[in-house]
Amino acid sequence: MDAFVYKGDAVRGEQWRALFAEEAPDIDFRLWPETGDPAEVRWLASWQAPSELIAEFPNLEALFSLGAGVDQFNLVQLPEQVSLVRLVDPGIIAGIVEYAIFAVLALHRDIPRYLQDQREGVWRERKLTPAAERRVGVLGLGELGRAVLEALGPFGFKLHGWSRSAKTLDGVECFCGEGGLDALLARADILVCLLPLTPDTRGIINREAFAKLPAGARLVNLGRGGHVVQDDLLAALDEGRVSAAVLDVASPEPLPPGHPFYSDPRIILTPHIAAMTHPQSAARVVIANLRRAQAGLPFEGLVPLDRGY
Ligand code: NDP
Ligand code: OXD
Repeated sequence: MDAFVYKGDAVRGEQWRALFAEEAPDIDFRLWPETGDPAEVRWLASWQAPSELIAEFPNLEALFSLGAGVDQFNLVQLPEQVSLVRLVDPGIIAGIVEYAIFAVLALHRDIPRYLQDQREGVWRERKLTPAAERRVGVLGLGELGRAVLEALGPFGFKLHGWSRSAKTLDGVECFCGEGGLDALLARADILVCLLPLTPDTRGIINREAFAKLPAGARLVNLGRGGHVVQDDLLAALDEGRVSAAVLDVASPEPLPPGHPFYSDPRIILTPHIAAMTHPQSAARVVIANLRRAQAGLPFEGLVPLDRGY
């Protein structure tokens, strides 16, 4: 029998076990650390997998990330025969879409400023910019960026997007490659980051990028904390180059007590909760992928290691 090891918290692990029992009884589900004979383990699912863990399973064929991102893995140390598979999960996509809509609308409607007014006991209305006059620029046109742009469509914003390779999306002006970044930034009254963290994208939202945004632009970071140079963001806020930000991710996580992001009224900060991996949805995605492997088909979400996402 093919063995599958889940390494995550025990409560979710039991939910995964129940789903496997119901929907894939032929697969030998094992909840780490009860992994049985390591030689029988073909598949491992985990949020993180240090090389010592991977080395425990000599016949491992695939490592499933329990998230959409794979930057938490050391791609260089992955044994050659092990495929890395990220989670392309409707549950994660739905979570990100909900959060992105909340964040874009909150920034569009100046909610951080109104919250500050409320705390100061101030009753003050501000000019309302119609959505049709507001430009939203999304960095990353993958599973998540595309879903967010589609959900933003009905609000009437002007939509722009940026990716590595050229894309055509209905109702979205698309840019690509290094040469297209400045054009996207110049059009982003609200900039939304949904990039993977790779050597090419680390620190991409920095002082130079802030200088290219329209004055008073707003930022939503849903990618990884490492995309934003955090001191540059604070400087851009102080200079008025950026007027507010919604940050779901930070570097490091958790941010240490006393970090300026906790108390800055221009920032809405949440602890990496925009999307969560739910067993009900994620386990089914992984089972479907195991069936593909059993049928000799390529995994959905297979990560080309040289690309890094
Ligand atoms: P995908 O791999 O589907 O899409 C990534 C997108 O980024 C693609 O459009 C890709 O371009 C683009 N991209 C990658 N590198 C570059 C580059 N150097 N220059 C320009 N564009 C680039 O990823 P997902 O949409 O599924 O997820 C994106 C990220 O969201 C994850 O990696 C993770 O970091 C984050 N995330 C955050 C969550 C949260 O709770 N905050 C939850 C889930 C994910 P191309 O299309 O040309 O390949
Ligand atoms: C993910 C995440 O990558 O939760 O799925 O950030």
